Amino acid sequence: MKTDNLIKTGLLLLVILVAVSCNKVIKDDNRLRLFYNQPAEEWTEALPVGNGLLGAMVYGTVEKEHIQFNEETLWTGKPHDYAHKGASNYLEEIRQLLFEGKHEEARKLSAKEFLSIPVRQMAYQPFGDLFIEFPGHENYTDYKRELNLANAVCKTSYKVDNVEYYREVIASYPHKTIAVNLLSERKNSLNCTVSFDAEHEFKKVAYKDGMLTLEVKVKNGALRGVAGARIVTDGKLDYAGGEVSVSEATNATIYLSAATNFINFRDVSNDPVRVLRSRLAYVESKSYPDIRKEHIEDYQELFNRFTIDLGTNSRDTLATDERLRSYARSNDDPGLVALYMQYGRYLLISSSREGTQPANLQGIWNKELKPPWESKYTTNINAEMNYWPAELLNLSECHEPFFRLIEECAVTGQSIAREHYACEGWVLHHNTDIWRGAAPINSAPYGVWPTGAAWVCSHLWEHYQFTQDITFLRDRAYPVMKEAARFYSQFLVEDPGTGWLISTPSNSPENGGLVAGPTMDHQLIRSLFRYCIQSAEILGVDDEFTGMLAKKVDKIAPNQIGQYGQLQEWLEDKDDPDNKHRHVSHLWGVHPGNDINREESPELMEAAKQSLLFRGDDATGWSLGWKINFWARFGDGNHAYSMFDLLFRPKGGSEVKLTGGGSYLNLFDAHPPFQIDGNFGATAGVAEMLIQSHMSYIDLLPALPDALNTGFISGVCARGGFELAFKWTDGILQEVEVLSRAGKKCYLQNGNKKVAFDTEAGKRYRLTGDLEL
Ligand code: FUC
Repeated sequence: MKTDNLIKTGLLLLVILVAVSCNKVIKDDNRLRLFYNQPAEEWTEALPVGNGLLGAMVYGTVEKEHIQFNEETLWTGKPHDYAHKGASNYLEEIRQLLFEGKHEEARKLSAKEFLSIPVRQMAYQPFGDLFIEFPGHENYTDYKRELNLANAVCKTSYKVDNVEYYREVIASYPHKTIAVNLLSERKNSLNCTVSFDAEHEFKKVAYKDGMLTLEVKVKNGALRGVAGARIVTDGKLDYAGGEVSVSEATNATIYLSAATNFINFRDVSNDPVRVLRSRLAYVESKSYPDIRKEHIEDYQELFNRFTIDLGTNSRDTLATDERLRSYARSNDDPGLVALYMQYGRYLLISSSREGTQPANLQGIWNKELKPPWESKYTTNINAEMNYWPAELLNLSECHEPFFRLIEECAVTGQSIAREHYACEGWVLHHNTDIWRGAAPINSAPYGVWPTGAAWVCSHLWEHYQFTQDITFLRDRAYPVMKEAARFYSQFLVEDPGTGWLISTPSNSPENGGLVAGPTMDHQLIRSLFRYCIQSAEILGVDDEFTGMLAKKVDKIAPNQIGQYGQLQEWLEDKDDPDNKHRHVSHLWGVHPGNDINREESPELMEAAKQSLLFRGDDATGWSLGWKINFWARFGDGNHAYSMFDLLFRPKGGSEVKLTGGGSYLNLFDAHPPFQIDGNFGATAGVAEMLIQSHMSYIDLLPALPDALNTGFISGVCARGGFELAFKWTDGILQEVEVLSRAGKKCYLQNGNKKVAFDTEAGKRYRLTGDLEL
């Protein structure tokens, strides 16, 4: 008994020490904190935590804490092949109708005979809600809540009757758990009740073997899951009426985890109870401080690789909601841009880890049974945008779940290639879900867009470009790219008007209806063929196959400049200069692609810029994020940076709107509604202002805005296997350090200063601001 008490007291002291010391670090560095002086009222004010597998939104409400949580594999539906058998019988007719200008007939026929079965894909589901009620805590003072990006700890603190109460929430990847630690400053004064609820029609709460469980089943589909909360405390535990009460405690930790019967897109035979028990087993042998420490180490191994300082941080004493509002009034807060960038990295680490599902439209955070766009993976921009910061900002490992999604779509996409196009290889259209649907969905003018496969493949190539990992190229990237290229090599047809090879039927994502030959498709397919040709050369394989691709590349419809000096969005010169559509797909070649660039095609760059000027600035969140990247690639840092005036417009509510994006008070991107892609797109966009490596050299400060004329960045990555740190003052580059990971020759440029030098793998090279070694 005595030893027990001693251990408990020791543990408590340790917890207090950890809490206090962590508090100190946090106070010292507001640059990496989101913080608020009141609890969240809306879901988009709550703070997100996640470990790739579990996500949670922490409201920080005092009398009744609300932690809404997700397990990433709970979706509607079941293993399914979405192919519309025999669709390929109508392909020629649809093409012919488009060639004859009979777009409406082509649309009708496609809608009837060419779309997936069923026509919509499945939806990501919320799992449940954990509530912790604190009787008597209605009147509180000294309230604070925060999310510390430096250690991925979310904290709430307040006082009741002069006693301080702390709460911490962490989502630990090594422990596959969300841990909620509750602490009272006064001994034995912590009393609370813990309960579960869920939005699902089928939900069952039980208590067995020291664990409160919540069982749920999705309404439409094969998936079910169980969540469990185990509570470890120095107080008393009682179970009654579906709730566990903790009384007379000083410290309590709730360990929350969840599991479903999902194994993979073909197999739903998992035993969730067994998985859950194994996930929570460690609780027996580890203390909260140990778990917290291991969580922080794991997180910081990724997070600490990159730092950024954009100068002025004078507003960082303002609570984040106030700071956002104040940015909207006078946009001179570069520190908020730096925080937003690190938040983007935090969100990626929290929603996409090795072995988990990739980040979907809402990352991993969703509270609705019918989320907007099913909270799935939209591959005509959104899913890819989620991964723009991955390589660039030194989170290459977080890219892995997306590679697995691509590999799985390369399996499911084979029947679609066969049934819809009578082609070999694989294809993916504009969406996929957890079942890896690959067929055209929803409606012909959106869904019939066969170049999703080409776009996602560019991520495999980019991973190789950044890491120079030849094993990855040989074993994973090239086989998948090759089979996609095989599909497109058979799918392309000769345009009777021009003789060029074109993609048809298709659409320029969501703009202008079902057509033959949208520009974006040709950029995507041309790029994929080039990646394959280069890969085969590097690997010394497949001369014959890539020889065939090389012949086709030159025949693919080229980028064309139209009557207004614009880059044509379609084969025909029919762009409307007043069109303000949020998608700017024909600029894919500028970013994230490289089909058009300042070095090789300056005239096309000008035309692309003209197209973007016509499109205007304002748009949904992700479109704002994309435009930052475009303006950075055009070398116009001031225009790129000005997009933050729009992106930092404070937003509320959850209505779906197709114009006017901004940010919610928790800095989630507001499409609106919440969609995480904008966070990631804008995060990458800031990096594109400071460094670009898509041409034959690494360009330093290629689009530096006046507002960011002094700063420092480290751990930013460049193609060729380089990691860089550099500093600039009054717009002038001061010092550069290059770490060569792969021993490639390094070509650096800043303005008209250039240098090229050989490197050895693992060595660092220091250069002056004049690029002298
Ligand atoms: C595409 C976009 C919408 C939204 C949705 C998820 O349909 O056009 O703006 O991002 O995907």
